Amino acid sequence: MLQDVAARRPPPGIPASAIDPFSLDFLRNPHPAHEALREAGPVVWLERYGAYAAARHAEVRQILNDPATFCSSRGVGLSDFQREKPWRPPSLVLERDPPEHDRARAVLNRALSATVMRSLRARFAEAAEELAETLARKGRFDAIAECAEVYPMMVMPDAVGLSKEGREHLLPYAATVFNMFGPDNELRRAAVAQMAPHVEWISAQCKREALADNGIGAMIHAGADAGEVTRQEAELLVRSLLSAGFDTTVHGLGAAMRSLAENPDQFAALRADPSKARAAFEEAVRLETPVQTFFRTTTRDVELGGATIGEGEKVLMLLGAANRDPRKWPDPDRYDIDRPTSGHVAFGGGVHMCVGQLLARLEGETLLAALARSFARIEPDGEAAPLLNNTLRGWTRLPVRVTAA
Ligand code: OVV
Repeated sequence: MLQDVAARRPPPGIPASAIDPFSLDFLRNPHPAHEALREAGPVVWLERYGAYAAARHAEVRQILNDPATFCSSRGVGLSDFQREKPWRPPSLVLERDPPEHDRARAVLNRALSATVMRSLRARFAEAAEELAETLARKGRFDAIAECAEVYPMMVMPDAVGLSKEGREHLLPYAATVFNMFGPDNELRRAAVAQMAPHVEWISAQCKREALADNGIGAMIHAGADAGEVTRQEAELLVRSLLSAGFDTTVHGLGAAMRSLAENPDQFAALRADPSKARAAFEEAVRLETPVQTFFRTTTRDVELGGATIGEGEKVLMLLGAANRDPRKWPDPDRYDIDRPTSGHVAFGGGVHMCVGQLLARLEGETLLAALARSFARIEPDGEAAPLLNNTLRGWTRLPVRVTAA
């Protein structure tokens, strides 16, 4: 260790907390601790990690909107890349700052544009319809293993242009990436112990030769053909897609199914008007926030929530806590598909805001609209089991019972 974390003290005026946002108890049910952190103050010192945390919407927004002060290039996990070697070559978008970030981002923007989404929509809608009808006939099923994981795997690998072989590596690789943003705890150590085969397969799939020539992967490599990025950079951008484009939507779709199953009035409202599918998905990602946290690192002394933070400090953004901040959201814990969700930070914000958000919403909209047409009712059918991951929130088991429409 480079310094004794426990011996570090916060500047006067910043409340200290013993809460560990990466402990299993916290991850099982983060809401009580989120409230405690929001109420402790606009910025809190996490004693266990010698880092700051922001749990209120206003401060999280300030951090997201000031990437020059709250940088990403020193890593968006707890590890500071200026002190520790990153576990993999840094992402060219997630772990970079403007202006270098922007050239790589432009290539991804084009590969994930509204135009590309229009070309995918019919196929996505057809797959959603097929799955929803199968599940309606089934009656009882696990909404994660049999729906939220199945649907992205029906549409995404083909849209990217991945080989049919080895697709089972995608979700474990992503879960690994998201565990690696956390501290050196048992989740991160378990991730390290099993990562090698997943990392190896993913690296191989990033090569142009491994990708179909008409998919999103090929569109990223077209950025190298055009000289916007190098071949090696294009491979790292495909890696970003394979890191962030699969598990995230599994848990977004899982959150939506859970919210709809637990709120029959909201499922009825969706059924009455399936054009609300997009809003129902957006409200679910606000409420459950599949990507719960990212860190930033300060590049200078900065005032945040009335206190001054020094240079080179890690600041944890609690996106899920900000998305339920009562200062911003009336009745924040309620799932309400008619609520205005604008301003939620489930996709982050500012220059780094989720580059795949149109794809995530396309999946959410097409699947929820299909479920609304195929099911008359959906309800919980046993106990759900929470996912334990240093960054992702979701469920590993979500039994439901449906009545066919
Ligand atoms: C948003 C996100 C999560 C994980 C990995 C990446 C991005 C990446 O760019 O590799």
